[in-house]
Amino acid sequence: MRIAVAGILAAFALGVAAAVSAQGPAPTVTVTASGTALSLDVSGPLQAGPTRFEVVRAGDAPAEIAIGALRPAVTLDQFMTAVQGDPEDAIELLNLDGGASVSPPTRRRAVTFPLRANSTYVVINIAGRRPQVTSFTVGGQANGAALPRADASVRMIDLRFRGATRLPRRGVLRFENAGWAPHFAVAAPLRRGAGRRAVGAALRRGNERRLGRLVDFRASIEPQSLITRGAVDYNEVRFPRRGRYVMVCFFEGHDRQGMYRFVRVR
Ligand SMILES: [Cu+2]
Repeated sequence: MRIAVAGILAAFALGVAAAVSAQGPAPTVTVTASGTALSLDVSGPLQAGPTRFEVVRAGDAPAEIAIGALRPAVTLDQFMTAVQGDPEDAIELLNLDGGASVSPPTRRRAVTFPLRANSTYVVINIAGRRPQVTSFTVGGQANGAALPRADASVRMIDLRFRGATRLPRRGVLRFENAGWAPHFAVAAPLRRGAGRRAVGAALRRGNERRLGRLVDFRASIEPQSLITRGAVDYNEVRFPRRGRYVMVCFFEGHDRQGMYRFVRVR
């Protein structure tokens, strides 16, 4: 009896070891956005689990890519109709799991997040006058890929940023939306001599002119695109320079409600 149990345990341990060692890097899907066209390069059928999306900006236009799974009982037709009416309403039909904004001079950016089993996803470029949409489906198997290692983690919850306040200039930032509202993050460097209190006051009052004198939005990046409740994604980011930044969520006036945080990039 004891030998049989030991045998089962040994077989189980071997199985676990095999499963762990079988974990490879996440498969990559290339999303190319030209401003007039949006295309996906997918090698073979996608399965559930960590998947890396590399957004390539072709041409001159910026790309703002949002990737989301249709919520249960929502059809692709329903989504397409909604997105042509009001993109804000269309977001309600999705679990926005990840995305990436790429603006000149940057050409490419990547984000990794786990795809949901048995789901239809839409990929939207919201940068243009008219949103461009494409879609893909995810099967019911697990892809066995491992999540990337994060250099820093940030949580967005109840109109606040939590977690790391020291971010790598170049690295992988894990973001989690642990609250009820959709959020995104813009990070902009503080100008020389700009104090936290003054920046905070300008944000809460929505005083854009004053804010522009304190914060350099031309050197800003968007380390996290809009994601909805429960989403966890791994953004490969590169900040333009080291120093003090303010990280802000501008979604539906969250900035005026205090959703900003001072961070240091080094
Ligand atoms: Cu927010």
